[in-house]
Amino acid sequence: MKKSGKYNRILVTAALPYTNGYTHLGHVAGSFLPADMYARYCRLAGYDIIFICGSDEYGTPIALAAIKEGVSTKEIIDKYHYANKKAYEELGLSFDIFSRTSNETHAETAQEFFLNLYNKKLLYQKTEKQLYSEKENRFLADRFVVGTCPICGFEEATGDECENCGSALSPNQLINPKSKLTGDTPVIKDTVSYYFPLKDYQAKLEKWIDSKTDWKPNVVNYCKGWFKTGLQDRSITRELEWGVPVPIKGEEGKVIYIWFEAPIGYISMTKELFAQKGEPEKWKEYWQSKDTKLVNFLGKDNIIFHAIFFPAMLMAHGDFVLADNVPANEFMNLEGSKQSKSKGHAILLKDVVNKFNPDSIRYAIASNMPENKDTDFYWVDLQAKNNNELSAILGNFVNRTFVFCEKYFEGRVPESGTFAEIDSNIINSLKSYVERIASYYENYKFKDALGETMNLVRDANKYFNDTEPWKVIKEDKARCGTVINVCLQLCHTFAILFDPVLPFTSIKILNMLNTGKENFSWDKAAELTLNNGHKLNSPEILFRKIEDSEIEK
Ligand code: B3M
Ligand code: ZN
Repeated sequence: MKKSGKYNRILVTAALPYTNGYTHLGHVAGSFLPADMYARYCRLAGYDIIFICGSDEYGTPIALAAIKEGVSTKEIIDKYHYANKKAYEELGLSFDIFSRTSNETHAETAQEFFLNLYNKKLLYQKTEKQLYSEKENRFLADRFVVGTCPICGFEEATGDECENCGSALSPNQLINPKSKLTGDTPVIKDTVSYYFPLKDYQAKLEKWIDSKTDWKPNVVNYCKGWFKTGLQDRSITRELEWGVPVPIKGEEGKVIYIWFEAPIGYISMTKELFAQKGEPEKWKEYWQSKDTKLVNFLGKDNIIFHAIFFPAMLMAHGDFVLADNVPANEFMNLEGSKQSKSKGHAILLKDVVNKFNPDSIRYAIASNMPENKDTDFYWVDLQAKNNNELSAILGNFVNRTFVFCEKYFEGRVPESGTFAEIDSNIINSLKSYVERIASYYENYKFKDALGETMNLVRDANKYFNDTEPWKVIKEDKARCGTVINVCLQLCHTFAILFDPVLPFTSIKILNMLNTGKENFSWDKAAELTLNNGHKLNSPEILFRKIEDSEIEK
């Protein structure tokens, strides 16, 4: 297997989506799609790579959804887990496993982790005042409370974070707290919580992040902001029914805080993956060797948990690798304002993935990915990208090549004669294109990777126009054959280079070329792999045009 710098294997994760609702395109842009593009690139490049994800099924977000919909938590997680999983498959997300934190393996793994820290006496207990709703007869954790953010004054902050300024909060920091459910003003009551000493890890975390020269500036700046304010110890238990029970005698009724337990899901799901493969010990290779490159993809609202809290937990435990990178994205808004499933202002993945070509959706999102700043999704943009780029540039090139070959060369790869300068120029440009695009993927620059791949197709169209095969066929069939041979070789190159973003199209092109995956790897992308005389399949249209009426709807 190929090495990635000092690493021998790559472990890719995408933030675990809560199963309290349907996934929207903001999630796709924030974590799933970049993670999938990276994972697909890594596979093509020949790395030993696994891609882990699954549903985040505990905690207040789920409990809240269950109460809202008037059903049990189990019904909620089943409903959304299966619906989301299906939509991800339809979008072509290539997880090696998409599991769920409600599985037994996860509870065991999270409890072991908790006990490891507890037994090392790293956790401490604190009796504290918590918000309690007398109307509901329960402590109000996290998202059960809304109120005003003490830092920026945003009036709809929840007890775990402020959506507006990104601060991590605890419920009793909120000014003017109210129960989200009943609007009831809670009272304050004593409860015992277990604390993780996050403060003690600040120096170590700062040193660790300082050593990261290739992290995105937005991620580093977020972290520096929190260091400046000073990290606070965090309570890691909750008075809640729905969660992983705290594994300590006498603490029945308490569960492990979701942001302590959920990231451990990456570990437990890796265990499940290899258990399914019949290699139950192999997860350790990925999590417990220093030569694993761990890359966590997520949206900016999760940075603190992945770049600070989870790494501190891993440092405290001591047996696991830390992330090599946390390439977080900003948000992708919808036609000008933030997508939010709770506010109903969002495009749900399940609703669009069947209406449009999933590759068109992937392409529209990827070419507008919020890598360094928030971006906006516009429906007309999806139409424009599909019609003016995918169909008019890529679809057109592949289609005209195949149609021409079928008409004049009986659908067989024509023999290539001596290359003219114009042929050699495009063939020789492939190597540097392929290297450049690879380096964009390696550095999490997905928009650039995509843009450069499309530039190559533009070059290919120019090549077709400049060589004028429709004229040459009348004068010099052999010369024309050489041109069409080159064009078909380029189609194979495109099948490889577009796989990270257009996986379905990539397979279609391979099928049309009537080749399997024998040369389907990054290092073959600049090579001419099709043999003279090789029989092709009939062309099919890669991208149908999206009509105005579909977009207006
Ligand atoms: N479920 C937040 C979210 O869906 C959270 C991520 C967990 S990653 C361990 O945005
Ligand atoms: Zn705020």
